[in-house]
Amino acid sequence: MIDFSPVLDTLKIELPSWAFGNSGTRFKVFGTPGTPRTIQEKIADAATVHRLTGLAPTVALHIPWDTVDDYAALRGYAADHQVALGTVNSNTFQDDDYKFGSLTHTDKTVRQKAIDHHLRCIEVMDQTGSTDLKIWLADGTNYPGQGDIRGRQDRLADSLATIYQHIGDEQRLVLEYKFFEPATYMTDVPDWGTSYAQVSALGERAMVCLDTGHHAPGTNIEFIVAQLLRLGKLGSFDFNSRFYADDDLIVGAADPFQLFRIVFEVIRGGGLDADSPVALMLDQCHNVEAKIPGQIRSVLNVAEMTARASLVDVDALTAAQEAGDVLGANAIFMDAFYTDVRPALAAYREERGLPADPMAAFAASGYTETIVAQRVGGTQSSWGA
Ligand code: LRH
Ligand code: MN
Ligand code: MN
Repeated sequence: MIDFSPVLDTLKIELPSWAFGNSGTRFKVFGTPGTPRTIQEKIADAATVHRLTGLAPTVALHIPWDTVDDYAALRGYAADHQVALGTVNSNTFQDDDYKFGSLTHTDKTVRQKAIDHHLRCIEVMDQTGSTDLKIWLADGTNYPGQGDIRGRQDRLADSLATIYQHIGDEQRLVLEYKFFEPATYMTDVPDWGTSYAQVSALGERAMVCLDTGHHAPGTNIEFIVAQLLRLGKLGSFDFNSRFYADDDLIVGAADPFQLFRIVFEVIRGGGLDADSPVALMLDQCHNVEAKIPGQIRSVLNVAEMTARASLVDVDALTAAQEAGDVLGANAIFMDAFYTDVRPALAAYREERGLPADPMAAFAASGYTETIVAQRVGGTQSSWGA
């Protein structure tokens, strides 16, 4: 049996708190019995995923969705559940003041409000012990001429510089890009190049966040991964998958081979080394499928593709590449992809006292029945609240 411990022992996948709340489309958000009503209940669900997989030790927060009075207490609550609080995601996309932009807005008062929100997020990070502030902006325009593209970049640079000044020595700012939505003509941080240009101007502790769902169809994402790792600027991933737009589906569900290719480049570029700055996070929503199993499945998909990508015989691949052996090189790459690693991963888990089949273990655990019975009354969390 292949020993996957060198690559899996250090693998960590952060879970997003919002994956446990209800979500949907602009047409309908479906409620599900047992859905968390509070961030504490979301953390308890995330801790369940970690307990069964051993791979998901941190939970990302989204502010203000996960606002509490006492973040130090929340940190303690998470620790009691054997998980830690991770990335703090800012949110300047659900406030009327930001209709025409947040960090890029022409009105200094609105820009300052958005900056202040980020400074508040940094204070939260100080209390939660989080390292990363993740910024994704909905800023953009819908019509040619609506905004001054260049002026907006300049204001964005100024706003980010102000925020960055407050980032602590042990903290980082990661800037996430997305090619469209909600803006439909021009987005202010649409691509890795813009994110790279903006974070490079800030300094060492500013990096790019790559959300796998945020590219035009057909984009070679593994190329971007390779390039950012080469440049030392790949800070984090938001993993999910997509068929059409920003579908936020289970990572690896739409295109397992793409996930394999991405993880191969991550490994190739040292992104899974013990001292790597690359943080792996899920950014998903479970609209119609069960949420906790949806997260378990996601974590397992990342682990599976990581295991498969680690099987690529790099020496043989390099030799084939250098010999111009096109089909030989491709065959070496595909051999790893087509290897079924599931039995070896089940054994790996059992050796560590984890269930061989975390999906089955969750179904048999009675956890769903317990939360359905307990979580009555109150308002269920939903994406955006
Ligand atoms: C934007 C995004 C970003 C947000 C999250 C809820 O599409 O990927 O990461 O914070 O969704
Ligand atoms: Mn994202
Ligand atoms: Mn997204």
